[in-house]
Amino acid sequence: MKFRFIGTSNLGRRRVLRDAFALAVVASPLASLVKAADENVEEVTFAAGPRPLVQYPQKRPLTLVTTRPPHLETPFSVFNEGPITPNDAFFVRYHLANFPTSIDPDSYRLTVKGSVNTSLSLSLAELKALAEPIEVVAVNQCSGNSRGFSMPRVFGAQLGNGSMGNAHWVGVSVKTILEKAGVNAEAKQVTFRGLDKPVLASTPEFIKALDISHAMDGEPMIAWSMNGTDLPFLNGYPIRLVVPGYFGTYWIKHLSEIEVLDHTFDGFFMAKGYQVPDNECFCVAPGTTAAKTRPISKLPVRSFITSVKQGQVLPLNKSVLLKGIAFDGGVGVNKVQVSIDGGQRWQDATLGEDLGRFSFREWTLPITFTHNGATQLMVRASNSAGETQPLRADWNPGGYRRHVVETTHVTVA
Ligand SMILES: Nc1nc2c(c(=O)[nH]1)N[C@H]1C(S)=C(S)[C@@H](COP(=O)(O)O)O[C@H]1N2
Ligand SMILES: [Mo]
Repeated sequence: MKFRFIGTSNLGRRRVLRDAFALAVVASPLASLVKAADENVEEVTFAAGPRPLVQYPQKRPLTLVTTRPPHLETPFSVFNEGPITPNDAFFVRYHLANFPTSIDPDSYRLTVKGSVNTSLSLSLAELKALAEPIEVVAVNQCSGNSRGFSMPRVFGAQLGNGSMGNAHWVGVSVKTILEKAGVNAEAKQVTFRGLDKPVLASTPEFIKALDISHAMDGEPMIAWSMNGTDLPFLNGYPIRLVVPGYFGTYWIKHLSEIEVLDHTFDGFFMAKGYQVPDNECFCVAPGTTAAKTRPISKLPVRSFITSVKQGQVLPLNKSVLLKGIAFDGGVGVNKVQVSIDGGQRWQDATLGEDLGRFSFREWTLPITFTHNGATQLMVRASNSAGETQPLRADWNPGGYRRHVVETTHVTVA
């Protein structure tokens, strides 16, 4: 796959963006930017009913989860259009209401400090000139993607299935930058923070940490290009951390500071937030809490049918091409199976183009339904380590890392 370079100063666009945000932020609460059109709703199965589509700069209408800070989901139909999620459809999630609304690429600096030989303050041009760029196609999925389907329900934003996306990222590895700074022997973890700030002093800052061995393994990267162009503002312009195979919570946007620590970072969003039960299934009996927890890490294997909606009517005695996506945390999906009888029998689907082990993998399966009436379509992926999806959802208090076999209720007529 080819990549191309994009200039760092794009004053015209920057100004437009700034004006769009300034209008929203100054003239009225950001909420007024939200143009919820009644006829534009995404169908979901939540008891709360359909969720509105909203319009933000550089984005097509996306599904609203929360307004302040913005959490927007990709309408599910987008995942049926191809394995790469277009930039204008890519989901958006922030923790802190005070996120940047204007960034000057010419004065932007990335600081590298802490347990290093030489602290760095790199301009975007310097960052891009550090080494030959690297590239990866990788899935960014929010830890709480699909949380809204947890049974029993859990606290937190009720996410549907649209807090995930797959893109082609170009940048430089964290390893290259850390080698340039020179990591001291006692280094244990590396923290990453972006430009967004809490509104209240009592709110913890959004800082994430990787172990030094992970930061130095060549996979985590600082990306400045997404699907061949600048990152959309709301996806971390001008640079973000990309941690292939890991949940989106680590993918720090508007990355501004990297710090090497000689100890384990104990900030809120590592030590308290994004913790999962420390056991094989990362799960507990519904309603209970785990005795021991640990930070969430890699994406479990997961798959979806994208070509059929809940409640859809499918034709009898006529070939229908079922289609969908599958992915995992980097082992690589090697099998997708589909059941059209509620899980009694399973058929192997055909896997589509392999865009790399961190990418969505498309699958297809032509089916001819020979029985009338209601039935359930199910899809189950496995990877080459033999990991697969549970038939019944694992539960944890955060509603994290849902990866149950998905069921689509249809009627054949
Ligand atoms: N600076 C910053 N980076 C961040 C966050 C944030 O709140 N601030 N949220 C993280 C979480 S939890 C997710 S799921 C991803 C979402 O990436 P996206 O908004 O590009 O889809 O960004 C991550 N990076
Ligand atoms: Mo997230």
